[in-house]
Amino acid sequence: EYGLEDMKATWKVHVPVAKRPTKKMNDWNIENLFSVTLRDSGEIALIDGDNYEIKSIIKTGYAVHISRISASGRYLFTTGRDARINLIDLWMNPPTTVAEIDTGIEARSVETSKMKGWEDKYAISGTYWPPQFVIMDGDTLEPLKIVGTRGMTVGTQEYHPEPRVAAIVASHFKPEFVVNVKETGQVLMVDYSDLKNLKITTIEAARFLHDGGFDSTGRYFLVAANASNKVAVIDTKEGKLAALVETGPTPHPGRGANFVHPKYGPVWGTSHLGDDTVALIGTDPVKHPKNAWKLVQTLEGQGGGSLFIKTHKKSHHLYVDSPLNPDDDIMRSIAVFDINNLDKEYKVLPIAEWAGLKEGAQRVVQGEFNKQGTEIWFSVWNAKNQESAIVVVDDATLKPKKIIKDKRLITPTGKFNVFNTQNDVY
Ligand code: DHE
Repeated sequence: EYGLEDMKATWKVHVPVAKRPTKKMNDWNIENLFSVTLRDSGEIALIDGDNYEIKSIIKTGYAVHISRISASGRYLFTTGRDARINLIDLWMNPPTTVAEIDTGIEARSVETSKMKGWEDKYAISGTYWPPQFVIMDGDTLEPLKIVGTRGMTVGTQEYHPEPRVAAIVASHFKPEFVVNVKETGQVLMVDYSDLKNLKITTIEAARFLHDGGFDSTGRYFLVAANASNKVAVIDTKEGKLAALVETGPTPHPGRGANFVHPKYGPVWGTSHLGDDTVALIGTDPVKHPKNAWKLVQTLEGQGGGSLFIKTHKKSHHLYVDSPLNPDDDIMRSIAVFDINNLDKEYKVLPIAEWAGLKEGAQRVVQGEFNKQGTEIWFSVWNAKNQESAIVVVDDATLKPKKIIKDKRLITPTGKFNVFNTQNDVY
């Protein structure tokens, strides 16, 4: 167990708020910066999206999982698998960790308050162990409110002693965090406007909740209930379940991908761990009510073992990875669909071949666009003692534009462009 006293014993404010700059002090283009997880070295790399220069390597928790950006775009938060949260001030010269805390023993999620009037005020960390989340001060990470997630499962309504916290996002419609509890299948809408009189709306979704993203309007949160082969749609404006949509086996969207389908209107998509399909779900109940929250089309990709799909509103390409596929050629390449011609066969981009690495599994994982939406970056993920790389693909030509190799790039996996992450562009 890990209570307030334990957390406070690990909490460090390296640079107090009063000593921080009042404007950006560096000449970095922070909006187009990529925060890259260096999984096995317990670091992130900050890479310039304009010229591919590794600007800095920052020590973080063990096997960092995700990076998130505060509403203002100033602060970068990372969570390690060891539940170490780093708060990095992107205005400092150079950007530096200004506060740190251990919020538990094991974690995967961190988020910051996004509601108008509450920008940058709070942060939240959800832990796998202990089964709880903690709301912290957004500037200092001071732990303020810890809430346990132990409770009853959806459906059979049985007690679960250790339900882990999976994805967390911040609502744009209410001062609420959307906390997805894996084993109970419950989505908690945690109202942070009054931490003393905390109100939580518990939404019955499905088991086991994992990862997800918003639709293009930012109102609906679509989250994979992976063991149920479903996507749950949460209406963050009404605080209600909008739908449960049956998909393929073990959906795994990352944040998913939003685009306007030529036939069905706005859709959000997910690929799957369990098969080669990409499920497209209609997301526009106003202008396309017949398609809303329906599986409108299933695309066939290269193979199962897919983790992430991505597009950008300036792109007409939908990129699908498959890093956990057992076939070498499939795990090392990306399938690209033409959004204007979805019935056409996908193209295969031999990303690992372009990287020209000599050994290792060379799993190609997680596409992330630059701010302009003109390039997509993929990690070629090798073991810690082997060379890895990042391959930048030109979205217009689907040709490699830059191969980033550097001995400091140890096991790069997730990449988070500051602007796109701050503004939920995916
Ligand atoms: Fe992840 C997101 C959990 C393994 C890379 N991963 C997430 C989220 C959760 C999660 C709950 C959503 C966080 C959020 O949005 O708040 N991941 C888990 C696991 O439990 C699992 C299966 C096993 C484990 O031991 O951790 C796991 N994840 C992995 C990997 O092995 C990956 C591929 C490489 C790595 O760096 O560890 C990996 N997970 C990622 C990435 C995201 C992610 C890159 C964010 C994707 C995005 O675009 O938002």
